[in-house]
Amino acid sequence: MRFSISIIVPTYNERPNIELFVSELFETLKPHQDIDAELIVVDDNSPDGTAAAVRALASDYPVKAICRPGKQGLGTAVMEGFAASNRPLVAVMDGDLSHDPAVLPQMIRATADNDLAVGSRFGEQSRVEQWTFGRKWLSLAGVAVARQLTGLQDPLSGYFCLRRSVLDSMRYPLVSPGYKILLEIMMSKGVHTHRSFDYTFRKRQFSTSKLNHREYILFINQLVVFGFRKLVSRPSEQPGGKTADHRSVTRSGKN
Ligand SMILES: Nc1nc2c(ncn2[C@@H]2O[C@H](COP(=O)(O)OP(=O)(O)O)[C@@H](O)[C@H]2O)c(=O)[nH]1
Ligand SMILES: [Mg+2]
Repeated sequence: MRFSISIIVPTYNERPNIELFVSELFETLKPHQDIDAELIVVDDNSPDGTAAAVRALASDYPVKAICRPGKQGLGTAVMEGFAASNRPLVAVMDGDLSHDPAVLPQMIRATADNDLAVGSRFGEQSRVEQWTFGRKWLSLAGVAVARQLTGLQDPLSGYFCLRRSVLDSMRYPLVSPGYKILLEIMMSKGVHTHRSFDYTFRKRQFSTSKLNHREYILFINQLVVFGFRKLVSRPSEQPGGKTADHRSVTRSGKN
């Protein structure tokens, strides 16, 4: 079986990371002959020249850069990347080296049996190299609520692979500018089977988080809207019907 996938990476001021990210990604995928991957970077005109750095890599790697005129946000950047892909599988990753690609081949292959494969920070074999105090508590509180809504172990993960057919069949179009795109996808009810993969959430080394208070308010707004939708929807319409999260595997696990 062959897996043809577009890996979507939204970027804003990731120039110090992007070359390392691209080379590590393709070096990791190289031995996996069944995986044919292209990278689509969606950059919001980063002042540090991230888009130009990506274009310079296009002669060595299958990489495209989409440059938008200004900072329009992470959620819409990911959607723009989805729209630019015509492959049957899509993945989303951060461009800051925090998502260890070692687990990516397993995640990609899991889409043979699942609509969605999610990199999880909360499995038995997961490691988180650095949580800042405020971030940890906000994340854990948000995760607790979002888990109830989705049934996913790490519903706020920014690292996942998805069958394109899920996007095509989505009941609610992805119109929210909220930055937690996975939450949007789960609430759209197009995902019937999913599986979690433990991975190492690495410490950012060369840049800072771009998420500001506005993004957090958008996220809380997303939770309230989705919670309300869930309350008013009938039980048969609840998302995340069949879960395979209990089968979460480690980096070295088989798939
Ligand atoms: N295109 C685009 N990318 C963004 C924006 N904000 C953040 N990103 C990128 O989205 C990814 C996740 O953002 P990040 O700051 O790492 O969030 P965190 O991992 O939750 O701290 C990174 O690759 C960022 O460069 C934005 O407004 N536009
Ligand atoms: Mg990040």
